[in-house]
Amino acid sequence: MTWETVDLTHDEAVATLTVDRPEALNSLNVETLEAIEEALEEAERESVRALVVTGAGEKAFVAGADISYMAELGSQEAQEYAELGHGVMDAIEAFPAPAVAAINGYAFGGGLELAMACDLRVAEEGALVGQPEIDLGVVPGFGGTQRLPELVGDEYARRLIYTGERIDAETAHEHGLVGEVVEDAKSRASELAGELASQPAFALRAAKEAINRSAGGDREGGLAFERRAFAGLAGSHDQREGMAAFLEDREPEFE
Ligand code: DAK
Repeated sequence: MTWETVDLTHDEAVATLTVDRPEALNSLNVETLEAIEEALEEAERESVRALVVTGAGEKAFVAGADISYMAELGSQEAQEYAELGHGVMDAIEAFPAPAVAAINGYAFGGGLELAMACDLRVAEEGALVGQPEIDLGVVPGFGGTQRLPELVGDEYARRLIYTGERIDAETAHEHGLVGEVVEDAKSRASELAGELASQPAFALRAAKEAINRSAGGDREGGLAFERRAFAGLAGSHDQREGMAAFLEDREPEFE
């Protein structure tokens, strides 16, 4: 299958899923999220033994959920968008082989959430990551409120989510958000995925599943709350203002 905004390639047992929408810094609109879901299904049918997830172009891994799509969302559509995004992140987390994110540039909001749904993260020198949703008058919507604290701990996750601070790859590494910082994230991630693909597949899959089971206490409850929270914020003054300000390239005036 082929998709407009996602590319899936194979090199022996390793598949590479590239979000390919560089004109919008690979931001995740509905079409792209649906294409990622389908690409994951295809990779699973082909029994790949490891997956690399990355972004097309020089600047971004994924700059976030698509702000121009979210700007006018009503509550019902926001809930559906959150369900779709959660479905994609859960599918990566449950993918029956390890996924390595090659963070080759900006990974903000939904982009960082996509990377966090992967098993491992390799970041390129110069990459910036963060959960800047607060600046748009919303909350992380694709799992960030649950997965970020699991990776970096409660205190630092709160700082990042409450302030929207964007941090560089080295800082992300210091806090355990990425496993390594390298000159070329895509080639290092492919190399790492190749190593994982040569491991005993059933054992690796069992280890992945066991670790997934231990992650997060009431993850389901937290994720459900996160979906409702965003749906509740859709249409609020601050959400409309925050996203309009981004699209109009000006500072927001929050209530
Ligand atoms: N969405 C849509 N378009 C985006 C985008 C995004 N997230 N990020 C960048 N673009 C577009 C820009 O509008 C611009 O389009 P044109 O003007 O050329 O048409 C193009 O990509 C290039 O961007 P810039 O001109 O801004 O490039 P710069 O190099 O100057 O800046 C930047 C790059 C990444 C620093 C900047 O673009 C930026 O700050 N982008 C926004 C980053 C961000 O705030 N990301 C988080 C998005 S919010 C939920 C679901 C999801 C979410 C929350 C709730 N529910 C349903 C529960 C998640 C939210 C997010 O992810």
